[in-house]
Amino acid sequence: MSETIRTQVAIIGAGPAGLMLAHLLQRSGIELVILESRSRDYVESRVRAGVLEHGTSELLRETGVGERMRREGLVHRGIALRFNDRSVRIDFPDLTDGKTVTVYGQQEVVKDLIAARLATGAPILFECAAVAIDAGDEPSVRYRDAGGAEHVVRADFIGGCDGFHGVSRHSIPKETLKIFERAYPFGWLGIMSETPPVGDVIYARHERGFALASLRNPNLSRYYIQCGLDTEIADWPDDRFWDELKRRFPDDIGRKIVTGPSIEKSIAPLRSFVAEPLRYGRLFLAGDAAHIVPPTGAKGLNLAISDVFYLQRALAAHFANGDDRYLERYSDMALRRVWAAERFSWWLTKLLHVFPDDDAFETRIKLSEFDHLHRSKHARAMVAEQYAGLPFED
Ligand code: FAS
Ligand code: PHB
Repeated sequence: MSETIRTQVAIIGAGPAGLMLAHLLQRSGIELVILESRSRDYVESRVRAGVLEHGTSELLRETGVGERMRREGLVHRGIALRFNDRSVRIDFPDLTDGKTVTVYGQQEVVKDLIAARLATGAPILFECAAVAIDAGDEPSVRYRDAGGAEHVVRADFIGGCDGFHGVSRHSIPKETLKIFERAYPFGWLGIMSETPPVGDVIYARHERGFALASLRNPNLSRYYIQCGLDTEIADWPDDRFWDELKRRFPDDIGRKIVTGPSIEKSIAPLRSFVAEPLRYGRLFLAGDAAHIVPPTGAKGLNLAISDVFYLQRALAAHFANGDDRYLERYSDMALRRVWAAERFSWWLTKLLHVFPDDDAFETRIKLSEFDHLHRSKHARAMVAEQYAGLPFED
């Protein structure tokens, strides 16, 4: 039986963007409905990002959903960049007046936000997929529930937080959107293993390709290697992955890598993508629905959070006193941060990965970039301030 729900904000998607937007709006006393096409188990088990910027962890803490992150998250004071015999340490507190990052899996953030919402008695409509959006003066979202029945949510505004493949961006007329895109000629093959991590988050450039050592906790390691776009997981049994990973790190790191059976293995393509503007009528895009960054700069999840910080502030001002200045500025303000993250992620991806057209000149240029980072505290500060996270705009 079809039903119609009336609310103030309809949110499509229960990933980090949608869940954080719901959490912030609910704290402002704004009524909302959140639609998620997948099940709770599926959403909570998706392995993705791992590094929270300073601003992201502060926002989680300040809004009452940071307690488990405080207990279980790992505060990291820097990252290491390795290029054969060259090593550069980016020390965040020294270079950013005290900022750090927190290593805490995206799926843990998602679990904490879901638990917080459900603890208030407010629902999340899981297995309810939005199928059509009207972003006009009478906004509505038509959705299909697990049984196939269709329903409608009528709202004052719509938060399009449904990721890169969602319906929100695709419901904006093509002639309205400007798309900016780079597809990289490689992907990341990632592995999770219940082994003690090397310790730091270490990025390595090697002639065979990029490698990254990361972690989730003292007994859960996360590693990635650059791989071809035609890579099949079936061709990468654990032993082959571990051998290749060790070959790409300098010996002092390689010999610290503790191998073990993988508990998760996946391939992610790398892409830079931005759709402008982030607003169409009463539909506001946030997170991967609007932009994608290569994971090299650990920005994807953090951009989703900064988008919805701006969007919640704008919606709260509208509902509290009819002040629409932040709503009118939302797209431009969020895009300034998006493009800063796009540029940083593109720059770090270019520096650390082997591109098919990397000739001897290009390799010398990248080597010189490393040497500049090694010599110049100012150059390292440029990396630190962007990796640890730029401040939110007022
Ligand atoms: P999400 O895609 O997370 O969430 C969108 C939600 O909307 C999903 O739950 C989806 O099921 C739902 N949805 C879609 N269509 C819908 C519809 N029609 N109706 C209702 N719901 C719908 N970032 C990093 O910083 N570091 C990383 O290492 C990293 N690794 C990644 C690996 C992979 C394989 C992928 C795909 C991304 C990775 N990212 C990484 C980026 C990732 O973390 C995203 O930036 C982050 O998930 C963005 O969050 P959302 O915008 O909420 O989008
Ligand atoms: C991760 O731990 O998953 C991770 C860390 C740093 C990145 C990307 C992913 O740049």
